[in-house]
Amino acid sequence: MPDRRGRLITIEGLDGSGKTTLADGLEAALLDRDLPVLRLREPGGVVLSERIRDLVADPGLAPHPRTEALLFAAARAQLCAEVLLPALEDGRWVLLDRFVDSSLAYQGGGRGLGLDVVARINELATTGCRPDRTLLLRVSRASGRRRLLARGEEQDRMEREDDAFFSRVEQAYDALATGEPERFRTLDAHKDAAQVLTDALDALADILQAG
Ligand code: Z5A
Repeated sequence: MPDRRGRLITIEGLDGSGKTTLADGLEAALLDRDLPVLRLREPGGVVLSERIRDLVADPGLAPHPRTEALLFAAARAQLCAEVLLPALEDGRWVLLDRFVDSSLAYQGGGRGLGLDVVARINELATTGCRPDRTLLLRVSRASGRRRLLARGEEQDRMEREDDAFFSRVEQAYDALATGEPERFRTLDAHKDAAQVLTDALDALADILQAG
């Protein structure tokens, strides 16, 4: 992994778990501490990757699981090359809504491609970049879905998957968190948003202190 001075904090979880809401709160809290924050999301963050975001969300397309994994990895490769890696080298604190763990959970677990093959294509995409801390928002599928339905937006292609798919995604996330306890912190995302933010800041206390 190349030398870098910044920090990479990623937020993971099922759709509707509150990642965007937490990222809003964390961004404000880090700015309050005068940290040079850069907020990004996946898939997306740069023009080419936002185009891929539209492709993977399109209910009119049916990409093969390998194609899907490669599309997410391609979006990530462009984000890393164009913005993420330069920002880390520049000393920024990057707050990233989804990263490689999403591909491991959704394509590796949910689609059944397996974690190893998805990890390998993502080594190429990220040149081995790893988060300093990953906050995993744990919410039941039913709660996450209720929150999204309450927003009244049409479901995209991934959100239309069945409960069995999302239960494989959850299991993969749990296995990843258990396998890397130093990097992962699992947060109970059923709590109210203010409490989730407080818990997240506690979960970042050591790296915030180290600066
Ligand atoms: N995907 C993949 O398969 N592989 C990959 O490598 C990557 C992604 C990177 C797009 O992700 C899809 O791509 C996603 C995984 C797949 N598909 N699925 N299914 P996304 O992150 O862009 O979209 P999303 O996962 O569907 O999340 P979202 O819609 O952005 O939801 P969220 O950010 O987790 O939640 P939110 O917007 O903060 O909150 C949702 C609602 O709940 C909102 O009304 C909030 O006000 C409310 N909320 C938030 N927190 C709370 C709490 N604590 N209590 C009560 N209500 C709350």
